Amino acid sequence: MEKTFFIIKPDGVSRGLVGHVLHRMERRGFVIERLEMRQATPELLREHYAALVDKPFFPKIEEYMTSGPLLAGVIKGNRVISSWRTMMGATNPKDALPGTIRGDYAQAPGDSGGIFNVVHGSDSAESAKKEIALWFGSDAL
Ligand code: IDP
Ligand code: MG
Repeated sequence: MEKTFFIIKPDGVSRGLVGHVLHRMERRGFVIERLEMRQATPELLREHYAALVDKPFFPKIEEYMTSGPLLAGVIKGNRVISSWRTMMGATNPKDALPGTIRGDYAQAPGDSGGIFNVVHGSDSAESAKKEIALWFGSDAL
């Protein structure tokens, strides 16, 4: 069965949304295989977001993702990679539909331009493998 990597980002943890997010996963029938509270380091984030390191807003991502503890995990289920992306909603909460996590729990970016969107999910089978191994080691694959 397919696995994907997810994060409940520091805003999701500090706003008390952990239970809401995990509840949605369980209601959908996904199995939580790994779940760990972590403090992300800049080094880990540069690997995790390797495709975005050169973007002008990368410092904002780093500041956001290191702003407090986050919850990293692995979930398992049929077509879980694309299903979890659909459940998360669009990257920018201003575009995220109601019923999605970002559409229900996140706001449009403010003047600072930071996009605080509560959750992460791997965007492909290749990313899922890379991210699961990066955060939990290849035993978790
Ligand atoms: P995703 O999280 O929906 O896969 P990505 O494009 O992979 O979106 O971006 C990773 C994260 O970086 C986003 O979830 C968001 O928190 C942040 N981000 C993306 N684009 C911007 C931007 O233009 N300004 C500030 N932060 C951004
Ligand atoms: Mg992404």
